[in-house]
Amino acid sequence: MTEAVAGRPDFLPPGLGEILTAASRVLILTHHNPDGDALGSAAGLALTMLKTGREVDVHLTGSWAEHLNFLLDGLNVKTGLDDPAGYDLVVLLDCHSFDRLGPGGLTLAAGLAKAPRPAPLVVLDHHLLTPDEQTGPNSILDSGASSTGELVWGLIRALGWLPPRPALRAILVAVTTDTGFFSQSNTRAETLRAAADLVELGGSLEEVDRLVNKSLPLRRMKLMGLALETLTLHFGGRLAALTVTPEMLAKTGALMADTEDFVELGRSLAGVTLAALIKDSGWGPGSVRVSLRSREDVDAASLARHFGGGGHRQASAYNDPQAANAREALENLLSLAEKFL
Ligand SMILES: [Mn+2]
Repeated sequence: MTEAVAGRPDFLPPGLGEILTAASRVLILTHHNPDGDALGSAAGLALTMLKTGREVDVHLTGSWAEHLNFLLDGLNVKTGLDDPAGYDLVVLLDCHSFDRLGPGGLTLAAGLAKAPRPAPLVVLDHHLLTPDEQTGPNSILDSGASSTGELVWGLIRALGWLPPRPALRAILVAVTTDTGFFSQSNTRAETLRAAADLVELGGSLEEVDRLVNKSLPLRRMKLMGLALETLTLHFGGRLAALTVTPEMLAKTGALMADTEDFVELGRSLAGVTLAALIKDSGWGPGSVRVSLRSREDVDAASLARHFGGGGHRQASAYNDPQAANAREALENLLSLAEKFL
């Protein structure tokens, strides 16, 4: 490749480039409780489209890690959207259905569809579709991609747009947080080529590492200490489980969003092929969330699907519909997990 920003010619489905370049009022949406990939992808695309002279709103729901707030600088962020009309493009990032937007997601979808001239919907996602799911024609769905950030970069590059510096940084945040800073098996050559493009254009991995991994609040570390005390090993040391309870949040003043990546503590132990982080917010049955990370051949996505969740082969999550608290969620997990190990 001779040009640093030459796009892959087949990257854009037919007509998608025209839809994006024709838009002037854009709404960007991502999943409930956005992670680094969701926020970074949304910010990267929004800042780039703003620079091209478009109006862009980003709609976020739920909560997210506070130290990622720098990604939202310069953006028009909405957390409640009364009137979704007036957009001529809606972009859904890091998920592919409106129910992932959390409470109100389906109402928002209905409101958008009711507009006199409904805006086209463009979806960029790297989560697997379940067999009964389908998406519209304007989608870039690639479950082989490391992150939605990688797809956002592919899109921007294919359109020939030039991201401002904060957008380069945001997309690097998206890619690095979903790949464990390029250490996980979802890191492919194309991921590194995307990162190389972003660095070549002025992005800094040192800056991203500092802002994302080395700017953490003390309360998070205190919560991590309490969570580590709950560590238990099962099935001959192959499964590691950590728990966060409402009492631990109260004691440390931390938020559930501060637990991002705690599950990696379990996966970092020798012999562990499946790590679980059980997050109990104290909201009762159905609200206990379990994050899974696996190694080697353990299929964490298929285990999560047994509980109605999903995700990637080595990183998945679900809300346990049967559990009223963390202890019950652990029991339910242990009763199913062994055959996946
Ligand atoms: Mn992602």
